[in-house]
Amino acid sequence: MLRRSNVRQSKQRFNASVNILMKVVSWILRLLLRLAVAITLLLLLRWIVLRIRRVQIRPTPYTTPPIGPESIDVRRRRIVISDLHLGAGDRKDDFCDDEALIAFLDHYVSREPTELILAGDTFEFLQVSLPDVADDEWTPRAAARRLQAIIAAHAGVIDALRRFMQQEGNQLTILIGNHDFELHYPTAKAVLREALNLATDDHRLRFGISYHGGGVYIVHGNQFDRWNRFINFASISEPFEVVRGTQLVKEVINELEEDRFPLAPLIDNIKPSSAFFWYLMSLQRLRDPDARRFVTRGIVGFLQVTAWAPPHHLSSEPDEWLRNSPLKVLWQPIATFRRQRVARHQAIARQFGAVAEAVDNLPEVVDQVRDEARRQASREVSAFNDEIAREMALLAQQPSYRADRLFVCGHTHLARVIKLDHNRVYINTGTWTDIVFDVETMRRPTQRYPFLEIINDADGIPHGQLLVWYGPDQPPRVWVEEEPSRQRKQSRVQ
Ligand SMILES: [Mn+2]
Repeated sequence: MLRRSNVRQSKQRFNASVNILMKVVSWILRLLLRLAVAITLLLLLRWIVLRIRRVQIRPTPYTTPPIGPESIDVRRRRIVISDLHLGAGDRKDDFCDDEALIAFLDHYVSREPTELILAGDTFEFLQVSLPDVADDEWTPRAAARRLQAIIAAHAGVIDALRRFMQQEGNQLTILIGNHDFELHYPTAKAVLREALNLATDDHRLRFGISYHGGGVYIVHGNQFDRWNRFINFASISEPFEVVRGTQLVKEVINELEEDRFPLAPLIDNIKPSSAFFWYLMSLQRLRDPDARRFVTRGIVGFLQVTAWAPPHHLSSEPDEWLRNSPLKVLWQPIATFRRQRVARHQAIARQFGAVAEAVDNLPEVVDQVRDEARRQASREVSAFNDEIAREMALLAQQPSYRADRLFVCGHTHLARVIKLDHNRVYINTGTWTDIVFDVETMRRPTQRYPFLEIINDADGIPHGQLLVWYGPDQPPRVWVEEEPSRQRKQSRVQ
């Protein structure tokens, strides 16, 4: 009797625990289901918002024309360099080789009548922070102030350019890139003219969005890159067009570069911008609290930038229609809320960073994630560079480019020479900023100062050669394809 009741009791207990277990399982399942529904709804909502929210972009008169064959003189030697990224001389400034550039201009470029073509991202407007200019101010005044700060920080380079302009027969052509898009503003153009002692109507300095003639086609190259492609690249738009890449630099990278983490100032080296996420994940020493804080801040910032539509309509003033409408009262609070968006995002990223710093005992899987992220970053970098080469090759096939021999751009910071067919070639002029191929080994390019020299033969056919400047004491050498990075070798073996 007693035993039977014991059995019954334990049976009951067993049933009870099965019941509890079932309840827990069904509770977890319900929670997961709700989570899935919530995420789906959020994604749907985001999709609807992006569909409905159509921002109309209107071109303004602040424009820069393309440079065409009628204004290209092929008798002169042409020299092309790109992506100098001259900044305001602070921690965010990536150009630290004024001496090399000055020597190059004085001893090589000025040696004979030359057209010097700066093929975009010459000035790093996006990383200039000034006490009297708001970070999201896109106006003629802001553009002029930022360029003044850059000119003051690199006075020696500007002096050398002025000396170049003083010589008979020289021409300076500046193409617009995504980091110096603000050169479209006439105020910015005027600041540079004044610094170079040139009158407003002096055609020896000219600006362009592209350069096409005499068998050569040159653009900066950002229009081939979906993160930095402008809907209207030919002029400033109203509202100002803030492309994803610009947003990432201004809202995430600039703040990260001020971080005390030693690798912080190198963070804007990463091309393409979409590889930023994988690059952060692949950073060494995730087990180090400082690195963990930094990486987490970057990733949270990156996710916030990609989650929403680009903030094109960050206009600092209400437009005509709104000014005359009773809805005007709503504008101020909404504008203030929007203006504080970046500060809120940065605060969230900092908080996440602080939490990550405090986490202890990271599981083994972190190392695997890091290795996979490293491979993914390297895949994205190769895909990006190949994509731009492919776009150039497609362009070269179009009828209006049939007669051209040289297809040139910068933007990727990776110098390259790729044959398109037997007599046409794609050349990327790389960068003069301090770049690191691989943070793990801190390997830097040995050919630091690449430039393209174009000389026309007696038949008017242009011959371009990518060369490397090694200082005034030795002649430039022909650029050679460097050893593939350790990273690439690894991914090839696998
Ligand atoms: Mn660029």
